[in-house]
Amino acid sequence: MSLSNAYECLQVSETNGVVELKLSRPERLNAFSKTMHAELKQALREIERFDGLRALVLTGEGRGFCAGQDLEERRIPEGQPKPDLGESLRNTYSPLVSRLRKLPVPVIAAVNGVAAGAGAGIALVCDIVIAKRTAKFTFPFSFLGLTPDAGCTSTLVRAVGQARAMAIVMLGEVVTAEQAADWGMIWKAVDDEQFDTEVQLAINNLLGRPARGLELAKRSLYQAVDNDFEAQLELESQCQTLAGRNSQYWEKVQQFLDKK
Ligand code: T3D
Repeated sequence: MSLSNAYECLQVSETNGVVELKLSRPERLNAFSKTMHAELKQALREIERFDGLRALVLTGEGRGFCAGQDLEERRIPEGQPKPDLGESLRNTYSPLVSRLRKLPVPVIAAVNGVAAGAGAGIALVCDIVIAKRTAKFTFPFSFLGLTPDAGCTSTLVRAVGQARAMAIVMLGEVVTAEQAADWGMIWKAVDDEQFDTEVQLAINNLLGRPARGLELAKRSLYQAVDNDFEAQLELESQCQTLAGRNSQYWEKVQQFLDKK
């Protein structure tokens, strides 16, 4: 089955099981519109069912990664009812980040430019985040009188700790890609000219690893922050049972032994 690419706000392509999902509303720095949410839902449904899926790369078209909620869609004419923003999260951002987390393959955020609000949230929920050195992360929630969403409260606190998360959110200061890397918020900030090469190197690396091992590692690493130590040891054992049932492990061992 091939993946559809008939979208207005997304570009989808696939090579060797690696799917690239490019947010595509460059005139608004790829801010999330209703259409983009609907298309993402459809695209992810297809990606989840795609036979031979090895990795997902999320990126943005143009000079931005994603500017979060399209605030033009919050221009409500006088007298019209205002949307319940919690319901909006339940129907859009929350299921989106949850599905990215649950995808049984590595998800790379290739942050090509500014990631703001829910746009930063989407990037931080990905398994590996590589950003251009000129990219930045902004959390403008406090300016707007909102609270962080798209998983930001969870990903930020866990990545950078309570003190930095509080200041980042409350002061709303811009976090440069380099700072984000220094603070453990993302994996790497790379020179803009090296960006495509670095993303490709990460993809090549992942393609060289047994898929089942990556899937199980993703599952247990995310669970580690919630489990106590004993529960985590048990999860490691369960995952290793599953890994050991996969022929790829035995093939890799044999390759190692043959080389000796
Ligand atoms: O409502 C709910 O469902 C609740 C959920 C909320 C989740 C959220 O994401 S809240 C946060 C929403 N996002 C923002 O507040 C970010 C707003 N944008 C900015 O602060 C700046 O644009 C950036 C820092 C991201 C980039 O600045 P800069 O100077 O590089 O670009 P720019 O000139 O501001 O933006 C370029 C164009 O994109 C511009 O349009 P124009 O003037 O060329 O026609 C700008 O209006 C548009 N744009 C950027 N962000 C948004 C946007 N249009 C609509 N919504 C946006 N979020």
